[in-house]
Amino acid sequence: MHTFFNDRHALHHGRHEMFRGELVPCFEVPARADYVLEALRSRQLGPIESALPEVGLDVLARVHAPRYLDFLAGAWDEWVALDPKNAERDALPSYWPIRTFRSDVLPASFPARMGLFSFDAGSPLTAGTWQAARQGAACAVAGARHLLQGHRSAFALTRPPGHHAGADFFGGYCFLNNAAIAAQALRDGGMDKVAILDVDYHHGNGTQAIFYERADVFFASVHGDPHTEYPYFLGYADERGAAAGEGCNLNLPLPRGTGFDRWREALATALQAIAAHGAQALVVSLGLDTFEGDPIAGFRLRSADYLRVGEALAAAGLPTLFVFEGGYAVAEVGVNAANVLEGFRQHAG
Ligand code: OKP
Ligand code: ZN
Repeated sequence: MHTFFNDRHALHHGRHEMFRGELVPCFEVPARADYVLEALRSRQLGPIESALPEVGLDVLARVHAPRYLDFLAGAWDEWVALDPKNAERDALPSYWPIRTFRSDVLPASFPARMGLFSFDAGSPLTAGTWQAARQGAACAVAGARHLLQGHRSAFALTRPPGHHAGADFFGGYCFLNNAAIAAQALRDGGMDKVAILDVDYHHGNGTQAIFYERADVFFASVHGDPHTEYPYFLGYADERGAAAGEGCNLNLPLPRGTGFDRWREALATALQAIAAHGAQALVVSLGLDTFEGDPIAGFRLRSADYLRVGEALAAAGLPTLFVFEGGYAVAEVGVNAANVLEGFRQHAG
């Protein structure tokens, strides 16, 4: 399998995230991608390409709002302009326009715009966030183009992750929605129906929202029940899509503590729905935070289970792009990701 690697990922390196009233060290660290890269190399899972064609803003704007992209592109400079000492600190939002506030007016205040374009205080924006995220989108698009050329599979190895980012907001460590951008690139490259399967522990609220009213991109997700798990405010089973997208969204929330037997039944349900939709290609939001040792999640998959996950995904028989998302048990995330890809390769025929 071909891997497209974002070799600028470490330009995004958050120091702290707000957690229970305290600044704590980030879980989403550059070492995550380095461990995956190392595992791919040592297990000889195929060529790794990091010379990726740049993607224009027009490609990002197929999924993201122009005013959000403008904001992201200039955010770090605005943050430092507030106070030169900010160059040594991550930017985090503190004010949000929730119910009864206006979101149509673009405030001149940078802290106000930080809140307008975000939904949590756990996603630090740093000096290199925009560059890293942009290269991540390039990485996802390179993977999509690989499938459009007729290849069976590809892996977009990038961070920061993407599935929590919506058309015009960041959050959950995500800034640009790599899986959504890839799915859109597949559509724009001529595939009529695409499916996104999100297997990260956390519901991919951003991806769901982007495609919620569309029938051409089916979204299915297996994740921790939002009654108790982040992102809390989306990911419930009764969210089935709307307007033209009615019936094109499938959420399969599972309780904290769920092990592989029950999890793989939900995966099979998701794959059946994807087959019924008639998708021509599959984008997998590949979070590995379903692992039993993950420090911020609650499922109990073991390393060997990921071989079976890859096998089940291969059995779907679709051109498949894997896009790296979560997974915070840093020392094990490489093995777990490589196991999915190896299980896929062994059964992809
Ligand atoms: C991103 B992805 C931990 C609290 C949870 C947000 C989790 C974002 C997960 N301090 N913070 O889906 O893996
Ligand atoms: Zn996650």
